[in-house]
Amino acid sequence: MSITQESFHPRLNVKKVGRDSFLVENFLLAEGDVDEAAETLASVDQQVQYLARDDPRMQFRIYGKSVQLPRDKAVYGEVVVDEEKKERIEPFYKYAKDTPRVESWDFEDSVFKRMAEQVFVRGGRQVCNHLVVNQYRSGDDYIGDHRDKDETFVPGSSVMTISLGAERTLRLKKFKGRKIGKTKSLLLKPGSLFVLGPKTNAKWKHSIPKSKRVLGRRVSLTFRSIAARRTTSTIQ
Ligand SMILES: O=C(O)CCC(=O)C(=O)O
Repeated sequence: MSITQESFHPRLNVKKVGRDSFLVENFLLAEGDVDEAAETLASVDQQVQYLARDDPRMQFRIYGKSVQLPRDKAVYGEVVVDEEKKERIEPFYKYAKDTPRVESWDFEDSVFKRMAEQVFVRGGRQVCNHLVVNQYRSGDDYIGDHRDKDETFVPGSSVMTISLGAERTLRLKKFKGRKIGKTKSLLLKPGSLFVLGPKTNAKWKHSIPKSKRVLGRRVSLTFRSIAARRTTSTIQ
């Protein structure tokens, strides 16, 4: 199931970043009057509903202290509703004690579902069922060094992130125990796709660090293929 350089559509300019990681700068089209990245961002802005930063499910812990999430976040994906049993079944990306629920991306003109389809068609033929939208309002917003917790991923699947809005740097750091080894920096331009393969995720941490040089807001769409499911009641 792992993605290779050849998995991508031939018109795409695919750069190898690591053993199984790639950067595709022209994933969304920018030709003549078409600016697919800007159009996609406008649709995301219309359709997305971010969770409040002070929502308890958005808190994370640093050295035992509860801290507010330093960005906006929303979670979408393939949700199946069983009206008779009053149950909803969603892909379960287990990364926190209180993982927020997945909102269905199955609605009219859904940009989330459309982009998931494009990841399959133009990208690595990987069916993704889960999306995290992250909004970095300015260079002060960030995501710290982390590895994706892959216990509930489809084995061997990659994580695919489309970037929209302002350019930001993605930093990859190889850790030897607590010591930082090699580092790599990639400029994530609007319309690009970053593919993080399972081998790279196992050996390297990634982050979007704070930056004083960033002009404006960035929104990222991170698609994953999740094998686990969580069943909850439709009665809230
Ligand atoms: O915004 C990005 O490009 C990175 C997002 C990310 O690392 C994550 O959601 O785990």
